[in-house]
Amino acid sequence: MNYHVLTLFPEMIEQGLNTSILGRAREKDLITLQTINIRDFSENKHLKVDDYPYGGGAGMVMQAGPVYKAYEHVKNQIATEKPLRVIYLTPQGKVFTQAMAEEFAMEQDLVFLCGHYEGIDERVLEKIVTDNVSIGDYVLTGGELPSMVMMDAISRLVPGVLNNDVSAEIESFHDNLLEYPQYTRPEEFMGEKVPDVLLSGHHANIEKWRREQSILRTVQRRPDLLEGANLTDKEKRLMKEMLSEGV
Ligand code: 6GU
Repeated sequence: MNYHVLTLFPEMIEQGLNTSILGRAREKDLITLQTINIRDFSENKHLKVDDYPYGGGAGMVMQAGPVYKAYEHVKNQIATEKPLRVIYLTPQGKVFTQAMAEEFAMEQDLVFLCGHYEGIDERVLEKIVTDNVSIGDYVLTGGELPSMVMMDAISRLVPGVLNNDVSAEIESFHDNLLEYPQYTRPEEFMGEKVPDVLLSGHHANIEKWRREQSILRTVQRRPDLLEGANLTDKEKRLMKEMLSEGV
C-alpha cells in the first residue's frame, strides 16, 4: 500500500506514522508514505497558498493552483491503469467506517488531500477528488489527523502488517459485534477473578462464552450495530432476552 499525502504539515504525518505497528510496516515496505508539501507548489514569491474568500466572510481559503500542481506531481509518479482514488478529508464527507477501510485497503495507491483554514477552492476539489470522507461529527482544525486515522485503519488490513493474521478478523466490528472482554495474569486483581470458563481449557465453552459476551456488549454499548449483525435464531432469542431484561 502506497500512501501519498498532500498537506501543509508533512512533518505531522511523518511523525504520526513512524511509530509502533505502522513504523514497522514502513520498515518492511508493506506500506510506503510520501508526503507532499502543498507550499512547495505555491505560485507566489512569499510561498502563500491561501487567500481571502470571494464574497467575503471569515478565514482564508486554500488556492486551487498549488493544490492542483501538488496533485499532478503525485499523479505523474503513479503508474496505474486504474482510476486513482483521491480522498479529501472533510467534515462534509461520508463518515468513515470499517467497511470503507476494507474497500480502500484493496487499492495499490491512495492519495489523501488535507485541507486547512476555511477549506479549499471548490474548483480544484471538483477536478481531482474521488472520495469525500469525514471521521465523525465534530470539527477539527485540518485533515491531517483524519488522514492518519484512515491510514491506521487501512494499514492494519494490509497483509503482513499485523503479526497475526487472525486478529484483524476476530475483533470489534467483525460481524458488526463488539469484541468480548480480555483477561491476562494475574488470576485475581483487586478481588476480581478471571471468569472460570477461561481457565477451563474447554475451547468450545470458551468460544460460546465469548460469542455471548460479544452480543451482550453490543446490546449494552452499541445497540445500533445489531441490525447489521449476523445472529443465529438462538442468538436472536438471547439478544431479545437481554434487551427485555434491560441488561
Ligand atoms: Cl475529515 N476534517 C476536519 N477538518 N474535521 C473533521 C473531519 C475531517 N472529520 C471529522 N471532523
